[in-house]
This record gives sequence, structure tokens and C-alpha cells, in this order.
Amino acid sequence: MTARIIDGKAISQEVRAEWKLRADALKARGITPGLAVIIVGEDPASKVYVGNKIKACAELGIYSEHLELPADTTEVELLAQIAKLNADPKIHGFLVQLPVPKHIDSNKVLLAISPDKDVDGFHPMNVGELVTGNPKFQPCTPFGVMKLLEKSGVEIEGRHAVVVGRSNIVGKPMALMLLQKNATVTICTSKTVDLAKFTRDADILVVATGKPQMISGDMIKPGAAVIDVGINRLANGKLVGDVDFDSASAVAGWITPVPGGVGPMTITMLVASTVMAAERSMA
Ligand code: NAP
Ligand code: L37
Repeated sequence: MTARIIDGKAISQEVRAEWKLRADALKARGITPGLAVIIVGEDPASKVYVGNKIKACAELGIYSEHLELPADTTEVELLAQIAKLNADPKIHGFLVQLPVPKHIDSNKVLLAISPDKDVDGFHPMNVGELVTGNPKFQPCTPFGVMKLLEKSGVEIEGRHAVVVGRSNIVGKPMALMLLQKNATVTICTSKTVDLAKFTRDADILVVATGKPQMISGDMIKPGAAVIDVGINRLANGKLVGDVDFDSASAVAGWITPVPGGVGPMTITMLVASTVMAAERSMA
């Protein structure tokens, strides 16, 4: 079998067009949705991602602000910037791009963001709403994965979904969203014994480990939907996922490429959440 490619760029364009209509409708009523992104320090990958977020805002006619703070910014200074954005009526949603430098406590940062403007969905209150099945803002990467599955016609209810990775930003919320859609969910971690036993049983396999090409075709059930969240830059400069695309695409039923898979959808769901935040601010 040769897998159908889930084209994250094409699906992104389609979803962005839907959200542009909603952004335009808000503008017609005098509200321009606004997003701010704070980045602390010089992580080169984060800079690329934040650049892509700002570009997507421009594409949808969303107002955006980009705050680049130096790596030696203190926690107090960062919290002061957050307080300003919480109070700024032009800004409907904002996020602090993770990771932040080690001398800053990311938990404190996430708690300081107003839950009403928390477009990343990382505030403990929004995490709680996701756990109880009534989410207000959902973390953009797993939210984007759910959209990719939906748009590709992958059935979720009653299927076995295996999520490899349990980070707060990808693995855990991913498992909760699949559970909400009635998948039977398994979460694997670095401590899992015999990982392949689980991955081979997956109808839907989502991989978010940051370990380049660790999932090979022999670990995949024929016909499975394989979603590769990983983005790794090899020594030769090439970008690869956590899945070995060549061997996996010979076995899987669907597969996402890297780049051009989950990454663009992450950005799309962020702008969607910003428009949602602006819509709610009118209600
Ligand atoms: P993370 O915080 O480093 O978490 C990685 C997770 O993978 C951990 O739970 C870890 O287990 C697990 N893991 C590591 N090695 C494993 C192994 N050999 N077998 C099974 N599980 C293993 O990473 P993250 O933030 O979730 O990101 C994961 C990847 O996705 C990275 O490549 C990142 O760049 C990418 N990413 C992409 C997007 C996008 O939009 N496309 C967004 C965010 C992240 P333990 O908990 O036991 O250590
Ligand atoms: N919302 N996202 C939010 N908050 C955070 O704190 N860390 C983090 C986060 N992660 C994130 O922004 N991830 C991300 C990953 C990939 C892309 C965008 C955002 C992306 O645009 N990927 C493209 C291009 C990859 C490249 O050229 O490096 C892709 O095609 O995959």
C-alpha cells in the first residue's frame, strides 16, 4: 500500500479561508482580531515558528504584535509584559512561545496569562476545561492534528489511537482530544516497554517525541493513519519528522509529511483561536 499524503499546507489554506470570512465579519462590525506573540531569547527554531505565525496573521488581515525580549529578561519583566497584554483591548489573544530561558518559571508565566486571552490553551484553567470535555481554547498543535484527521476522513470513534509522547503541549492534550472523539487511547513514553507492540496495534498513530525517524514502517499497522508531529533538523540541514517517511508511507493508509504536515496546521489553529477570542469579546 502507498499511503495517501495528508497535505497540511493545502488543508491549512482551506481552513484559513473559512476563518478569514469570520475575521472579515468581525471587521465589518468594527473589531479587528489581534494576536501578540512574546518570544524570549534566541532559539532559532522558535524564531522561524513565530515568523510563520505573524505571516499567517497578515494573510488573514489579523492585527499582530511581536515582542522579542532578550534572553536575560527577568521573570518580573516578562510578567509585566503579560499584564500589559492582558489589559490591552487591541489584543484578543497572545502567547509566550515556549521554551523560555531556564531562569524563568514557565508555570508562573502560563498562570499569569488571562484565561480569556490564552489562545495556546496552556493556562491550568483551560487545561482543566479540556480534561472535563468543555474546552475554551485548545492547544494549537493537537487541535491542528484533529482538523487534519477530520478533513482527511479518518474515522476516530472506536479506533485505537496511540500517542507517542506525553508533553503538556502536544502528547497529553492530543490524547484527551482523541478520547473526546471516542477513540480508545494509549499513551506511550520513553519508559514504555516494547513500544512497537503498541504502535503496531494503532489505527491512528500520533508521534511527538523529537527523536528523528524513530518510527519505521515495520512498527506500523497496514492502513493506519500516521501523524508525524516531530520536526528535527539533521546535521546535513534536512528537516525530518519522528517517523521514517519512506518506510512508513509504504505501509500506512495516510501519512503527514515533514515539513508541510502538522506545522502549517499549528499556525492555522492559532489564528483560528485568535478569531474565536475576538468573537467572544463581543458577546
Ligand atoms: P518533549 O516535551 O521533548 O516531549 C517528548 C516526549 O516524547 C516525552 O513525553 C518523552 O517521554 C517521549 N519520548 C522521547 N523519546 C521516546 C522514545 N524513544 N519512545 C517513546 N517516547 C519517547 O517534546 P514536544 O514538545 O512534545 O515535541 C515533540 C516533537 O514535536 C519535537 O520534534 C518538536 O519539535 C515537535 N513539535 C512540533 C510542532 C508542530 O507544530 N509541528 C509543535 C510542537 C512540537 P518521557 O516523558 O518519558 O520523557
Ligand atoms: N502555540 N506553539 C505554540 N506555543 C508554543 O509555546 N512551542 C510552542 C508552539 N510550537 C510551535 O510553534 N510549533 C511550530 C512548529 C512548526 C511550525 C510552526 C509552529 C511550522 O511552521 N512548520 C513548518 C515549517 C518548518 C520549518 O521550516 O522549520 C512545517 O512545514 O512544518
